Amino acid sequence: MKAHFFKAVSAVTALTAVMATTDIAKAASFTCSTIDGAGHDATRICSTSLAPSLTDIIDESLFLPQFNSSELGTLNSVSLEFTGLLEGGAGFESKDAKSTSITVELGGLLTLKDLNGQSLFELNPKKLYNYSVTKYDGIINFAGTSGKTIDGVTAQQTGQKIFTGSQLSTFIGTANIEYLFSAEAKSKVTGTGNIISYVDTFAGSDLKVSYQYTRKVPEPSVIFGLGAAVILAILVERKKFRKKASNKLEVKLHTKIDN
Ligand SMILES: [Ca+2]
Repeated sequence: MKAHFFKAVSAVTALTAVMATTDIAKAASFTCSTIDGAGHDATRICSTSLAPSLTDIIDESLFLPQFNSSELGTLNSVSLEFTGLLEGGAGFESKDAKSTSITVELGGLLTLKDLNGQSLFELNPKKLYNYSVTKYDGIINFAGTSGKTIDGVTAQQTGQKIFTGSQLSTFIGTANIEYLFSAEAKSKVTGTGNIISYVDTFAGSDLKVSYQYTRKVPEPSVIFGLGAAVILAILVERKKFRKKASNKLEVKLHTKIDN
């Protein structure tokens, strides 16, 4: 009985999540799911993302829903997880008279702040790619023995923040929370004094909030009230049945006496 009750609660929660996501699809795009924990504990996870686009990026909005405490229960803690993603491409041609090593560095400063301008995360994903090349091959084509074209290099970094106590108030409500994402490219190609190169840096991000909470359960008085109502209904039905049976017996007795 208890297990069935909580399954029903989970189903309602999941449905609410889908409806909420659909309702605000135009303004903000995120998905939510709920995971059952021990006892009445549960975690509601909502995530959103920005696909990589060419840097620099300034104050791009990301939305996540607040925690609806009147519907879900008591919020205990919040985890906010921000992942900064860098994707890039580069090309170089060494014009040196000797063989050398060229380094392509994909990097950037990726930040997330709230609408009040308070910084929440500052990440510096960075990745180095080393290439050995010969002396200048005579053709500037970012290929051959002294040049190279590189696509699809990536770098990423994740940060996490935990909120508890009085910090939780900003997360509780029925609205969406807006965050601002910015990305400044720091990519470069280095290795020799005689080099022709280019580099493109794209940046994107994933943002995930996890609401750890205790489910709302019916008050004991409500459960008692429901139980009392069921018992009362059974008693009334029994009384009706007894009265019917006694009437039938009476009719039979009268019939016998009349005969
Ligand atoms: Ca070349």
